[in-house]
Amino acid sequence: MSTTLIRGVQDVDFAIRHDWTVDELAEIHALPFPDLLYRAQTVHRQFHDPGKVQLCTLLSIKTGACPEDCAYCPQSAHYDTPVTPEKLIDLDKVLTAAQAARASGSTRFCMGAAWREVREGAQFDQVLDMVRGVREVGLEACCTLGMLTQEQADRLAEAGLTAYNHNLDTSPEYYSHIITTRTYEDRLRTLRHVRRAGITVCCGGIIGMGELLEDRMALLAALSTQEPHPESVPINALVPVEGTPLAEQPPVDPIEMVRMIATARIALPASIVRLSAGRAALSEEAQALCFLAGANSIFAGEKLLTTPNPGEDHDQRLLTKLGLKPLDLHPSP
Ligand code: SAM
Ligand code: DTB
Ligand code: SF4
Repeated sequence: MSTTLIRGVQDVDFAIRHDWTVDELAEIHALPFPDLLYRAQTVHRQFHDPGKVQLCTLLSIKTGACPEDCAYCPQSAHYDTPVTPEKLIDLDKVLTAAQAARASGSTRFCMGAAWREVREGAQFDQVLDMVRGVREVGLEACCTLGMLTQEQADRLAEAGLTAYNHNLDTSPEYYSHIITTRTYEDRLRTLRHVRRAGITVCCGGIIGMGELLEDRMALLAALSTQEPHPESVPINALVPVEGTPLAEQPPVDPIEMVRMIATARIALPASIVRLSAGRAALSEEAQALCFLAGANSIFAGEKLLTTPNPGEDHDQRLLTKLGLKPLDLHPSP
């Protein structure tokens, strides 16, 4: 039996490009769903094992009372939210959590602190110990601590940090509607410091904050014109939290999440695309579509930093049903 390929693999450009435009990305995003998924799948299979998903575990090492005013964030001191502030936690708590994460199949351990920026001193020294400790457990170590100087990025690299998470969140145009206490350029500067230190870059954003489709595509353009691309790209759907200015935002349409992930996959072929916050609100079917669209990592465990996430049992069942396997531990890049 012969089949005719109407829109087929010949349309797909496998090269890694750094010149994506907003219009081009919007055209991809608007493709008929089967074409979009086919194209994303084709790229995905060229660069990744489609049967593997990296599990990462998050831990909030310093919670709440953050001086920044990010409109989505329950940890900002500007808003009255259900989060109870907590000072920097002890090293042994981190190591216990890292061991448990490894035992349950995670290969990356991400530590988040609700800081505007890192300050030199005992607390930063303690974070450096945490990084060394997590590496000794045999996991990739990631941190998200706010802005970094070049010297701080270099010290994190020396401690063995694998990746630094610092999101651009949205388009340069929409940014000031969401955050007024720092600029896009501040974000880009820290990302340059991370890159120069030789730490891999984890950088993505959030959808569902009232932005236009154009803003989502401009975020993807800002990510995919970086050279090299961020190795890790978390795509978050807003988790609306009571007390924040975005508490009343309508939920993200799951199909829009799938389209965003597929477009990210096509623009950033070699990057790990992480189906991040907002997963607790997605059905199993919607999550399955996200994997088909090229997502190849999730956060494991019942909590992200402060908000709920599907627990381990739920994820095990879903991955088993889909025949997906957790990515094995591998030496970090
Ligand atoms: N303070 C550091 C920073 O902003 O870089 C690190 C912690 S911050 C919580 C890490 C990321 O979580 C943010 O950049 C944002 O993209 C994401 N995030 C925070 N609150 C969220 C929410 N309610 N829904 C979805 N994503 C959220
Ligand atoms: C990212 O982009 N998503 C993760 C990770 N980076 C640190 C965090 C999502 C946090 C969601 C809100 C919360 O749980 O506080
Ligand atoms: Fe602070 Fe980060 Fe939350 Fe912004 S996203 S308020 S910087 S913890």
